Amino acid sequence: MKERIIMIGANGQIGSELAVALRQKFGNENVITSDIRPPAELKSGEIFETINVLDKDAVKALLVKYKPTQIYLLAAMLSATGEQYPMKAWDLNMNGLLNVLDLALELGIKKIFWPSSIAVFGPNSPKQHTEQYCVMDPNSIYGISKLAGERLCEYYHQKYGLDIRSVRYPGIISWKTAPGGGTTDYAVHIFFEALRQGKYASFLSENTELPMLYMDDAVRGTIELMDAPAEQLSIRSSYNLAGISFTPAMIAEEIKKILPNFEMSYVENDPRQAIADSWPASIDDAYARKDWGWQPTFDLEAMTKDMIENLKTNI
Ligand code: AKB
Repeated sequence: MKERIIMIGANGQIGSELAVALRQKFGNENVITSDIRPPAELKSGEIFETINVLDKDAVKALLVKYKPTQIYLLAAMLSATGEQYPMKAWDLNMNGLLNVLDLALELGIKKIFWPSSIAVFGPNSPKQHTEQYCVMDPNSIYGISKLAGERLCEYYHQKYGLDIRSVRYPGIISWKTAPGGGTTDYAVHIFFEALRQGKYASFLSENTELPMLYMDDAVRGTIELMDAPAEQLSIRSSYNLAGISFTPAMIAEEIKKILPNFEMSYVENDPRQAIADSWPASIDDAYARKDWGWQPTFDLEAMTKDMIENLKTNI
């Protein structure tokens, strides 16, 4: 079957890079990106539509116009911004998802990708090698909305047969597109500031360990999950996905190996610290490995090298 994809919320950190990979795989004419605002740049042949995912009629018109076989729903408010605007975060993260799930049912669009996050875990979840199934008591509005979203995805799969696929992304690190409004964003900002200023003031404390993933691995893993035979997938809420776990102190040390004059400092009392403290330090992704062969390729050293090499020429 010829695939045609609509990506909603395509201008964010993950969407910008996932869209490039999907356009390479399926062709420009078969990947339609959309977001609430036009992107900074649109290459010749690329199709983009301005759309607010909360405007259900507009989303319906978009789906009717392009008749996609797959929807990637990436529009969301992340953890840090979510704490500033809890009701807006809930509205966007839940009603955006519900609009897409309902329209997919109505229009017979079977295959959907929707990202969850390590934010679904909470203070009483195990900290190390957090398993797929364990105590989940998120205390950020973002985490609560993602956990509710996971339950909805599984419900729509079991009750209506929608082929929804999802991963719990850790913090994603990339040099092409900046993240916005997340708790893990420091791990991207640090590289920009290391090259621009030679120093960085981390808003997370030096020993705050969080799960992270390099963008190349995140994009490849997402496409691998979407390509996997449906019968191999045992999880229809969202798969744990692990890459690298590190602290601000560890990444600073790695940067210093390449930029020896780099200076790291720490800012206290940032509200993002409490969010980070409620999240796991590392993730057990055994189900993703077993069901669809997930395997990350970048460790901290390889990622740091790649980030600095690319940013040196592109910053
Ligand atoms: C955030 O920090 O909010 C996101 C996430 C881990 O989902 N990067």
